[in-house]
Amino acid sequence: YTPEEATIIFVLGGPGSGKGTQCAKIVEDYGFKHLSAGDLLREEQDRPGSQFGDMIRDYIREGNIVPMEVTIQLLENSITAAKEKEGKTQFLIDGFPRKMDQALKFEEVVCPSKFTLFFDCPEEVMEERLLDRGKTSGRSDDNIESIKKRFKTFVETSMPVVEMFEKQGRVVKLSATPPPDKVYEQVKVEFGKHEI
Ligand code: UP5
Ligand code: MG
Repeated sequence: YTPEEATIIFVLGGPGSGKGTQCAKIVEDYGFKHLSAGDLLREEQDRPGSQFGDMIRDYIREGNIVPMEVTIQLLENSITAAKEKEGKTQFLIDGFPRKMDQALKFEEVVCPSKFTLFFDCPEEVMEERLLDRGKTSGRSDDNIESIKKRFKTFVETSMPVVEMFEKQGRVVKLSATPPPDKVYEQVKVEFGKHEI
């Protein structure tokens, strides 16, 4: 797709920074379709007959990044389906790209992004949120061992992607520490500035 055919916003931030929470709010007020790469991978993992189920399960528990072919295909299928069935042209791509190769490939073969919304949050805050959510989420990676691995992957593998986009002047960075409604106020201000 070209930027005329699809508006893509990447939503990045550490594990538990609030990407999903903010995307849900954006969807209420704007015409975006929310596509969480993590949610799509968890669905594929649980889909009967999936050839990737076991692999995805291992990668997620270890906080590693699933090979990009799988994730990009799931995202591309969802974008095409939302375009054809719901007439959507605006997409929040949540939790992706989190590795350099994915970033370059997606923008080359699917669509360039308009910008990246980056939620900046200290590890202590994210850890507390995830441990709290882990009491009820049932997510296999909301335990302290997996959380530490996710943080390591985020710093070593995902931050370089954010830094690349930042050098290109394509990052909108917000503090994700305040309560959800306060963070969302800032999101709306930034969307206004970007004429969304
Ligand atoms: N909460 C949210 N905002 C708050 C606020 N402002 N103040 C106080 N509390 C707040 O929020 C997390 C928790 O914090 C919730 O309980 C919420 O109420 C509270 P949430 O909105 O869920 O944060 P989010 O950033 O979405 O956290 P999530 O755990 O989903 O982030 P991850 O990036 O770790 O998870 P994701 O699902 O994206 O990926 C999981 C795994 O999938 C990865 O580790 C990786 O193994 C794999 N993956 C890939 O391999 N490739 C990909 O491209 C994507 C994922
Ligand atoms: Mg999420």
